[in-house]
Amino acid sequence: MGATIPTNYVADRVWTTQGWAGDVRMSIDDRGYLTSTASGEAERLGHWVLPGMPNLHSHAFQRAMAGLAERKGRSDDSFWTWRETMYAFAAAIGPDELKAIAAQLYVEMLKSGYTQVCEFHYLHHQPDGTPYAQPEAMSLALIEAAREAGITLTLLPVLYMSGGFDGRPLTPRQRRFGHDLPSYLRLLETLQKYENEKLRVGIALHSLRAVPEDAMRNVLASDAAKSCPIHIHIAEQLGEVQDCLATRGARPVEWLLDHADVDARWTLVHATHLSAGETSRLARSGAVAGLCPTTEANLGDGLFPLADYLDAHGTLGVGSDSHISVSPVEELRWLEYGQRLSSCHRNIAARRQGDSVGETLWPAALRGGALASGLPIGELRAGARADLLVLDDRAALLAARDEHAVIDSFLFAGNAPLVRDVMVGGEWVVRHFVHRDEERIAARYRSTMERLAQR
Ligand code: NGQ
Ligand code: ZN
Repeated sequence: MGATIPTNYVADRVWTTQGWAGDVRMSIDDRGYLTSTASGEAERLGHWVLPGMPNLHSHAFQRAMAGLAERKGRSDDSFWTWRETMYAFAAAIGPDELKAIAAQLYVEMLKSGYTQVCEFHYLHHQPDGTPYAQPEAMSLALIEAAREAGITLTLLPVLYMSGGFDGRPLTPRQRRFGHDLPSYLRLLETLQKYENEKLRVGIALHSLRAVPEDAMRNVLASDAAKSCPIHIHIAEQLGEVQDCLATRGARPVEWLLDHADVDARWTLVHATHLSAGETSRLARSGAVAGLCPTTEANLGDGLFPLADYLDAHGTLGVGSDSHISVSPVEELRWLEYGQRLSSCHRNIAARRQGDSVGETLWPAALRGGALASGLPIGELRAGARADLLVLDDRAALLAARDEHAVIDSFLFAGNAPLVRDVMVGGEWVVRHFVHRDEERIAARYRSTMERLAQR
């Protein structure tokens, strides 16, 4: 597939920044970008065509432990006890395992409507902390998995230097995450050489607790950081807010906004615990709030102040993070439902009378996700990448739905997959619900998991 791409398509309805447009013709060049429309024969795409959703936050290996941390432990379970389970699981993952898990995950992402993924990658070294013979081996496993699945990757190698705000050293299990500054910059430089149409490299600081202030300043001043996306985990847990207040005299988001030039190149992942002042400052900065509602619910993180943030015109996107769920519609649905449950009201993301929740959140997440990815995606217009979804117009759920109800139906009620076909960079990767290489990738995933289970 992919060698003979028909260049002209026509769709009954295409989602644009102005809403649904009718009878749209699209032409795609041989690099997989949309061009201004040419005349001539055109293949019919389907009835409802949407831009594919960017997934702005992923730790691919965690997909393989989904469902393995839902049993009560000895003490009060929390984010921190989950993290111990996750670290123990991570210790069994090397390059082959990572490739098998990530490829399976990326196939599932594509089938649910994600066409791009930002991989926040920190499993760099061997389990005992020794670098692999090829120091970028784990990164290459992710690059290869994305290529096999046909998803676009923004690879974010993570800088991780200390085990807490007090600068304590990494624990034995964290050692494989760690770099000193020169070796981190070398990794970035090496990975940037692999960049192509479907691979962008950016920077990730694991968190304020894992990156000391002077290291942060040096990375941000490096040549490698000149123009790429920058991601950071921030203010996910209350304990982290308290530690930051105690050691740095400010709340995490406040501190970051005071100490770095945070702008639209930045993605602040989670940003759950915000004061009113931080909410409006973050919105004004133009940075993306990287929300991961199903993981945040699963880990007991708390609720993002969505209404205030939207009223302040803040930018947001979604990620599947730990992959307890792999579905953009479920992320957006739970983003809204969390707000409804805590406020005892409805239609929170829709800020003006007549607005739809789905038609607010889906485009918001397209825009924020595209910014976070550092790629020309999230919109179907000339010059953008041809990354698109065709919904199943024969699905019972969509019967007699007019265009004002399609996205809300997809988002709130689309549990049986409504994504029928998926194109990434002009190539079909999913057709009629089937991914082009799903059987082989799933078979390898199963044997990998069986091997891991026997260890
Ligand atoms: C992570 N995940 O890096 O995988 C983190 C847990 C940490 C989430 N925060 C580890 N959801 O934050 O130290
Ligand atoms: Zn994360």
